[in-house]
Amino acid sequence: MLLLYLFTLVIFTPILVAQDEELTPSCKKEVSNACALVTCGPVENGLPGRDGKVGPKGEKGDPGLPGPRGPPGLIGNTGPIGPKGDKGSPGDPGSKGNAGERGLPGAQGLPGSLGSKGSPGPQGEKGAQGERGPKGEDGAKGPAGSPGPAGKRGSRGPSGPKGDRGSPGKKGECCLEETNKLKQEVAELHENIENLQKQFSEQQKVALFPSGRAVGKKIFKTTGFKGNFEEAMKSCKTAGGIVASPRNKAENKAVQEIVSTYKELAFLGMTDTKTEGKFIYPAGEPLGYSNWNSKEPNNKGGGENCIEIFSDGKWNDKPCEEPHLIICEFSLEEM
Ligand code: MAN
Ligand code: CA
Ligand code: CA
Repeated sequence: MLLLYLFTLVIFTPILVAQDEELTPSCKKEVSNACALVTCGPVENGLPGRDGKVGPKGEKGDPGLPGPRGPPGLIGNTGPIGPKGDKGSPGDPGSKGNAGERGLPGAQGLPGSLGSKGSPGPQGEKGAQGERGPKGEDGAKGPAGSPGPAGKRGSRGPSGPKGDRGSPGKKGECCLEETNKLKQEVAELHENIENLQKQFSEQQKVALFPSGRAVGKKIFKTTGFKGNFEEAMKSCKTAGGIVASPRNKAENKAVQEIVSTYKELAFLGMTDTKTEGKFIYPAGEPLGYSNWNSKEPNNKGGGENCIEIFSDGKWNDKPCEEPHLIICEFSLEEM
């Protein structure tokens, strides 16, 4: 605006001066000569002379305004202001002076018009990294994750307590036929066993008659011939038994019956050979039962270390060398 104002002032000032020419007390006009020179008082800026030559070219105007601010940097802050624009073009030449004598040089021309717009400044350097942005909003909930891999199988735990006994199951229809068959077989086996037991009992009676007797789980049986005590032991041992050694009244009675049947006295298995006066069983233990005749054992003659049994079942100590009916004892428990 200032420049426009100045420009306007330069353009219109001569006109205003001409109009006020006669009113200006500082000018004198000599009318006697048509070509009288009009002289004016000294002024700082001379008026254009009439028909004068063109004044000197005005000075080159001031440089144009700075170019527009360059575009902002890519990301950072705005770059620096661009460089100053090029100088403006020269101002318009002053107006042609009026014909006449050469006037004084015109005043210096007004500054030229505003220079053209400068070229944009170079792109500013990349600005510093911006500050960290605000925290973003929470993202949407992600989809459910896939199940993790199965863990390793743990070691086998200790056995739990035994459960209660279950209720009886229903009778299986599938195995009825087989069950009935098995029942029939079991019944047949029972019947066979009973028959065998009967047969065994009958066979035992036959086997023991008249040489043997069965008492409880013992069997007493004679070989049917006689021998001394040593021979008796050998015979019974060969058959898997010992010389008859009754330990109670029943067993003693069984041996008695054999003796009665064969009408021969028999040796028992107990002796006092080891310790005179102390009869022991073949295995070594002392007697638990005895059926001595009156006044026996008397170890008559100093050499009676074996025992003979009479037909009435009574015992008498007797020399072991005398032959007697051999009666053996067999235990069914040891078979
Ligand atoms: C015989 C033998 C003896 C027995 C007496 C009993 O001498 O049999 O062993 O003690 O008779 O009088
Ligand atoms: Ca004796
Ligand atoms: Ca005797």
